[in-house]
Amino acid sequence: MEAINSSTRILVVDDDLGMRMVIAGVLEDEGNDITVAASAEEAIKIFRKTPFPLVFTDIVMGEMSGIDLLRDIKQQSPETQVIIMTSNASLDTAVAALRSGAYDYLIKPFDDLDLITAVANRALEKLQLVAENHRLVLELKEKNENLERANFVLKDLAIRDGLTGQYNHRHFQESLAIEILRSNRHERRFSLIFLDVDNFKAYNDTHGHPAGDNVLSALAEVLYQCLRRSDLLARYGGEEFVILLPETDKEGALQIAEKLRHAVEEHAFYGQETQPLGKVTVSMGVAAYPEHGRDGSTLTKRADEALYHAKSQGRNRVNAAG
Ligand code: GH3
Ligand code: MG
Ligand code: MG
Repeated sequence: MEAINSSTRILVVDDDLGMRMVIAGVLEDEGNDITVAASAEEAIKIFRKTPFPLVFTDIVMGEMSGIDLLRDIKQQSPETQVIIMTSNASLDTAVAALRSGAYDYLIKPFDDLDLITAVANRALEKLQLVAENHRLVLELKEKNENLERANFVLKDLAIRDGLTGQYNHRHFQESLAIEILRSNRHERRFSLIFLDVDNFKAYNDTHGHPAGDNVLSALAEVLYQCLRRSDLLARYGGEEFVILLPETDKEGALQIAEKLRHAVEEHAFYGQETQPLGKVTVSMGVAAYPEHGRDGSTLTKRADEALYHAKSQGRNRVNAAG
């Protein structure tokens, strides 16, 4: 058996001075830091100031018994290990003490003083295991939290476009499918806006691809700021974006599209004066559910056609599906 850790604080409680001295002496010889109390009441006072990891207590003492003391201690400090000392006559009480959470019991008078050290050693080993267990549980909890955070970030990354930070094409398609199901079931409306940057090839040709990328990021931010949190903005691909507007009919969508068009026109994009229209502009096509289609591919096609018409009508404009 391993020796008791040096200087473990142990509280020894017995109304019999001789017994206190014997137990305190044996445990002190092992290098522990012993405090003694002559009654359960005194022990409670001492324990409340600073809890002890290990307590030896007699059962039969003045007014308050060792069992009452045990309950009080376990309530204050569940991890404290309590060893009950009893005479042969009250073995039943010892069993009751174990049921109340005592770690072990010693029967008085002691045949062998080594029994005291042995039981103390076992109790301390248990204390160490409990502490180690605690540490492992905390470590596991922290690891789980880190994992949860990492999963959240990964999940979010998987549905985002790397350049603009807005949703990607795949997430848009999934959201559109869900929106169709939802709107079908509840007879709701929703609209789609397809948006394409005007003459973007010219911008890239003049300022270079990296500057073009900056325009796309800035544009996404301008669009995002104009929308409600319930709207879904996604980069459809290249210099095209799509916006899903729940609970919005064609007229509502046209108003929002016009607001977006205006906001982009007003924004001072770097180098925009070289663009054919003197600024960075966008064209948009609007299609509404169920007016222009009841499935994703029809709606997408109608919005794209409307966008194409906006382009052919001169760009920097909004057009609804016919
Ligand atoms: P239109 O008004 O008809 O839309 O003219 P456009 O020049 O915008 O259309 P076109 O389809 O001819 O060219 C699109 C350009 O967008 C060409 C391509 O290099 C550019 N582009 C697409 N994706 C990106 C991107 O991620 N970054 C940059 N910088 N340019 C992109
Ligand atoms: Mg395009
Ligand atoms: Mg374009």
